[in-house]
Amino acid sequence: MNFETISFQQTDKIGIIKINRPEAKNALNEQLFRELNQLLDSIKENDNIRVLILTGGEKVFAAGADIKHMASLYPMEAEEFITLINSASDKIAGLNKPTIAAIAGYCLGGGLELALACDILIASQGSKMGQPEINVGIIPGGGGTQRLIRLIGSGWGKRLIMTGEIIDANHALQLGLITEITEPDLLMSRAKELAVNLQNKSSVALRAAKRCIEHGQNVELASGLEFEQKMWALLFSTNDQKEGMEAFIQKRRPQFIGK
Ligand code: CO8
Repeated sequence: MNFETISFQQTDKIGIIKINRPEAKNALNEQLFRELNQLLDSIKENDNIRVLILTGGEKVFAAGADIKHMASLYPMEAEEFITLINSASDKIAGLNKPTIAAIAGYCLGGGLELALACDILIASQGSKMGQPEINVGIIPGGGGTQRLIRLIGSGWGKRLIMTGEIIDANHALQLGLITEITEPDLLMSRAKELAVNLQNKSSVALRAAKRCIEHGQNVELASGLEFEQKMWALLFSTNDQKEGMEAFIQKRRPQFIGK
């Protein structure tokens, strides 16, 4: 697959999507979301990709949705655009494998919303995050009012969304928005290290954990707990559960096969 606004690279079982519009600070336009949707569909079906990293490269993650594209949209066009956007973020959030956002530079508006759809967010020292949509007369529409609040709570979530304030990586770490800060030149190697760690786990157990967590966000505690118990018991039908426990007893490293 050939894309203009994103690039894709696979090393071993780790897929890396890079947002690639440096001339516009990686602003996210319609073409980008079409390409991203197409790529995510093929990644979902590809069992050789066990972990996905989403990045914008060393300078900028993404400075938000493309304001020049959005400026002249009619409401119906805006609705089509936001549907396309949310289809991509939902595909990332619901992907049947772990996802890591590796953030450098600005990660704003729709850029942060894409990152928020990932499972684990890490960022390099000096990176900056925020939801500045309010400053251009709109609100976050790619899940920001929902995923950000669920991740960091409504105190700082409301403040970021309502003031458009931009925070640095240290502050983002304090809020739990990101889980780690790296030196700028170590961002990708650290993201790959995390990916290798995840790649060696049982992919069926990882999928079950993701499904429980996603499901639990949308239901009350009792249903979430019941769903977790069913998924937990279901894992006892897998080779990986048997292998994992046998390996522990035999004091060796488990060889998971994802079944
Ligand atoms: N859209 C379009 N073009 C952009 C964007 C953007 N979001 N951000 C930067 N650019 C362009 C600039 O216009 C400029 O182009 P040109 O050279 O043709 O003038 C080029 O990128 C370089 O940008 P700057 O000269 O502004 O670079 P600076 O280093 O001075 O500033 C900033 C960098 C601070 C990131 C600044 O560019 C900025 O404030 N950008 C806009 C940030 C913003 O408001 N983002 C939110 C956009 S709204 C949004 O994201 C809605 C989300 C809806 C759902 C999406 C879900 C995925």
